[in-house]
Amino acid sequence: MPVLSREQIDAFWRDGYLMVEDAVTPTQLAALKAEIAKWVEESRAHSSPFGPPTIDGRPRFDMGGEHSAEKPALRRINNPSDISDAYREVMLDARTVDMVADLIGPDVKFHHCKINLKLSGAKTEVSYHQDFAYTPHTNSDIVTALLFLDDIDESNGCLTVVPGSHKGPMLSLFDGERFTGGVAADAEKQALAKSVPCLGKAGSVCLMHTKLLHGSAANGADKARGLYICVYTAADAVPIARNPMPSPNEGRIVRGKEARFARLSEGRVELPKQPKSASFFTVLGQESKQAAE
Ligand SMILES: O=C(O)CCC(=O)C(=O)O
Repeated sequence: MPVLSREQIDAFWRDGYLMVEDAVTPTQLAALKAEIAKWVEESRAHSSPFGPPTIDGRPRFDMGGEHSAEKPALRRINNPSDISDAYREVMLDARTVDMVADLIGPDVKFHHCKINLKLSGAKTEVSYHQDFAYTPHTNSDIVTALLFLDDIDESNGCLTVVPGSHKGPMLSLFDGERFTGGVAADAEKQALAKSVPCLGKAGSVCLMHTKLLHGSAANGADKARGLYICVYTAADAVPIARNPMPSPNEGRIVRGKEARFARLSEGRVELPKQPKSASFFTVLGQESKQAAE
């Protein structure tokens, strides 16, 4: 039984994104939030990115340069579904997964997940980009599901998107030979002029097409803004670059069955540079907290 209506599915393909309320149960949301509270507390004892490491040996937890024990700035948890039952359950089997299957299914597989956290006053910003430039595949039937862990309005660093931009073109994330992780300044200016905010209550989800241009500003409010971001692909979309956030669950079928054939619909694709640090925020020029020597 489909979870999304025909109108919602059409809106997704027209606009490149779709907001849906109550995408997880209150119990699931409470469990996700309890884990975050625990990890924020844990981060107080650390003054540089910390483990348990991801399978490529990078730290799982990353804090912004403004982090301190008194005012934590935990900003990224890589693949929380590897270390938390609550996050694994939502990644594998929440209503969000059925929604994704309605959009790009019936056969859907998991690619990676992360939490982007902007605690109150966090300086973290996300430059405009299209996710496909970070995670190119043989086709673009890929959905990023951004689950709101907090109520999000225009004051606390909401996601902003450019409706319709998923129809192209793909914009380069390179400045000459340097992978900057964001589009050029003039393209960002144009994107900002056409952007709309994605707002909603905790438990809402923004289902976003992989080629939709989006970004987000710093959190200027006295309340947190957390997103649990899960990336799913059609089973016949095969990665053509290494996963920037590898997980033992990568490629796991979450709905339907495995593909026998890869579907190729992309012609020429600019390949990303792989991150070496704990999160892509450093690529965007926002250094992690590092212990003083
Ligand atoms: O955290 C955000 O506001 C945006 C997240 C995002 O752009 C991404 O992970 O691709």
